[in-house]
Amino acid sequence: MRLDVVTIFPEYLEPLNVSLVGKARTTGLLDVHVHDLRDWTYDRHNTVDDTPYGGGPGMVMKTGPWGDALDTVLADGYDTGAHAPALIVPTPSGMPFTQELAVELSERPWLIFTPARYEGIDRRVTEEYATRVPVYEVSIGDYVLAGGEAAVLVVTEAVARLLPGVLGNADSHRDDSFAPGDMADLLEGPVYTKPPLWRGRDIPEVLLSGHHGKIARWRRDEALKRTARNRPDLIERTDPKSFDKKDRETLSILGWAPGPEGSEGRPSGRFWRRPPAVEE
Ligand code: J9Q
Repeated sequence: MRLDVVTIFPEYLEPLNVSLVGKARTTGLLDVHVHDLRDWTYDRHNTVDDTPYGGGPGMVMKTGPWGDALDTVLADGYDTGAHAPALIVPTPSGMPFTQELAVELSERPWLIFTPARYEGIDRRVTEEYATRVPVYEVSIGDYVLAGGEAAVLVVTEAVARLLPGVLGNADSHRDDSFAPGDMADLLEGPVYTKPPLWRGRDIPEVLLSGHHGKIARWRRDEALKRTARNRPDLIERTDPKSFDKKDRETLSILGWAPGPEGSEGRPSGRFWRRPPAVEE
């Protein structure tokens, strides 16, 4: 897979040289090109933004540098044999970045990222390139970043680990929280390893029992508890038919009642639980 990133902060993309993505590059599974948008400015101050038409706060990134940069990157990629590019534009107004989207992007041969400052890029740029290549406007979550670079790191890591040959164990995605199609969309429960006693804390006895049925049931209940607490939306969107009798019993202890069509109704309370206060 080829990745291009066009940014005013090329040094922000240094993490692409390390860890899983860095390894995928050195093993030839990923071909990453980071470009400085200011290479496509021709004025004394390397201007990449200007005030918004219609007024308002902040600055908007200009058409000229983005258009020239993307034309160059596209031409270079095609020249070197790349094909079927997609443009990935991180923006808080984009579609949610999910594991499903990570899988879709991992199946494409060439991704071009255009992280912008918060107020974004002149709309005509995305409109123009959308006539030539698929454009994905993507949000990694409902919070405010200063720019799209951190989102590029998130998306590239999620995508790179799905590429055939990138993870040591080809099977090891399957059980992760959010791997599509497994475990009925629950979060993972807690995990433990040696030593069995640490600072007076032992591990749940069932995990030492060797009783595989009991262990599976315990893990399922822990997953239900954690999901009900942290992501009640995941419980609500789960097809009630995928909950077994013991699941329903556990959920009812957690305050979940069957709804009208057998759907699960969530316990009332408008806010997620915050971590308990501790004496500091
Ligand atoms: C570019 N806040 O936020 C959430 N996903 C992406 C973003 C974002 C941002 C500012 C600039 C992307």
